[in-house]
This record gives sequence, C-alpha cells and structure tokens, in this order.
Amino acid sequence: MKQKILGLLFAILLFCCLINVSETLAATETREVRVSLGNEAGELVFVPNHLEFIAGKKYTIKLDNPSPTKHYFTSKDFADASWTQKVEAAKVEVKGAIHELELKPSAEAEWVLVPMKPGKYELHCSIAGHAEAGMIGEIVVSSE
Ligand SMILES: [Cu+2]
Repeated sequence: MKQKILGLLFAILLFCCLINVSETLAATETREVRVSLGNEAGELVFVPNHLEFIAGKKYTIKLDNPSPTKHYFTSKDFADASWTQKVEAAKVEVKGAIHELELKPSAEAEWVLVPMKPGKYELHCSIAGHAEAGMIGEIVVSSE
C-alpha cells in the first residue's frame, strides 16, 4: 500500500517536471533560421545548405519553396535530437514529433523547435534523384 502511494507520488512529480520543462521551453525567446527548398531557377539545392543551431535555444525554422517543383526537408536524426513545439503552415498547427516536411511550389511553413543534442546532422530532400543532384545540407548543433 505504502509503495503504491509512493509510486503514484513519483508519477505525479515526474509529470509535473515534464510540464514544467515544456512550459519553460515554450516561454523562451525564439531565434529565426530561414531556408529555401530549391530556388527560382529550379536548381536542386537548399539555400543555405549549412544551418547552425545552439542546443537548448528555441528556433523558428522558416521554410519556403520558391522552385517550380515540390521538395522535402528531411533530417530524421536532427528531428529526433530536437523537441518540436509545432509546425505551422496554411493556418494549420501540427504538434508533436515531426521527421520530414514536404513543401509544394510556393509553399511556406514554420517549424518551431529546440535542438537538444549537439552534433552534426545530414539534411536532404527525399525525392528520388534530388539528394544525388546536390539537394543536401548539413545541420550543426553546438553546445553553448
Ligand atoms: Cu527536392
């Protein structure tokens, strides 16, 4: 009986900690990083193709696609190493884990996240042939 109560108290405590952490992360100032998927000339590139973040800081990644074809922003390891608050696009907010974003021509999206783990992560467009043609990038998360 005593153990059950202790276990319950521990669970409540853990839950409160988690809520506290996400509220703290949500309240901090947000930095902005812009990246274009492709360009107007239709080249298969990310502009820029090198993105830098500081672990523990909150960012809004502003994505757009100025090119005539659809592209993906795919960086699974970076996404796994980050806490995503939301992705916002066309009046829709998506909450929870995100691994990949698809942007159709002239689309825009905002990905609000906190990179948590320092490291180097690869970025690519997962449409067949695009990464091979140069649509790749590097994401560097450094500790403060
Ligand atoms: Cu692409």
